[in-house]
Amino acid sequence: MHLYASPMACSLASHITVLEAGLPVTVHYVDTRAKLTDDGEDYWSISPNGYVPALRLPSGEVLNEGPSVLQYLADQKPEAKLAPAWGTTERYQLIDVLNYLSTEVHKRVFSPLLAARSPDEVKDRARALLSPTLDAIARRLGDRDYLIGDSFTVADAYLVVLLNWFRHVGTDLRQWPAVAAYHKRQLARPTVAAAVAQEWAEHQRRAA
Ligand SMILES: N[C@@H](CCC(=O)N[C@@H](CS)C(=O)NCC(=O)O)C(=O)O
Repeated sequence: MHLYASPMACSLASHITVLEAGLPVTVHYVDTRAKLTDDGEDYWSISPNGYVPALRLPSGEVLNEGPSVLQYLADQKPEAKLAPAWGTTERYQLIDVLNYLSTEVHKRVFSPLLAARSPDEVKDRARALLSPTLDAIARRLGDRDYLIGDSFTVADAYLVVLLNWFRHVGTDLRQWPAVAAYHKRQLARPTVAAAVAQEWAEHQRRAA
């Protein structure tokens, strides 16, 4: 399988999941502005939407939305328990959290803030959502170690990436002590640390 990612972007959650599940997946970095992969392929020929993550399956079919890519990867290795079994309430809780993170946090809060061309008033509206969003995440998390159940799932992989972004836009997570402690614990997790180290090195290489 082939995972298409951009360093430190939302696709980092899928990269973490690949390492967690120990799957034979090749990670390709994409220049999402030029729409080119690191081996010079036209990214439009892979992703219908031009964004990451994309996962090319052994059949050649492509998944192009974070929540579906994450669940597909998790389902390749059920024993790693990265997603609850289909049919359980926990699975629907996972879908609930993934949709929340994808639509409300990623797209509604961060996309306008991180897009260079957003008008100031759009950025201001998004910035006003940072604290209420962290209040909601803190309520979801409570004092638990993981978002769903009692072990690491793809929802945690996604949340750790978004928490990186809160820091990037200048929000000090220490105002939400349980969330800050959760973030610190997740960053110390070996697969998370390894994926972050690889992507950060790639990010720095591109910036040089
Ligand atoms: N709906 C998609 C959105 C993915 C997305 O916004 N990816 C960003 C990186 S975090 C991207 O590739 N942006 C570049 C672009 O849209 O051209 C998902 O939830 O996976």
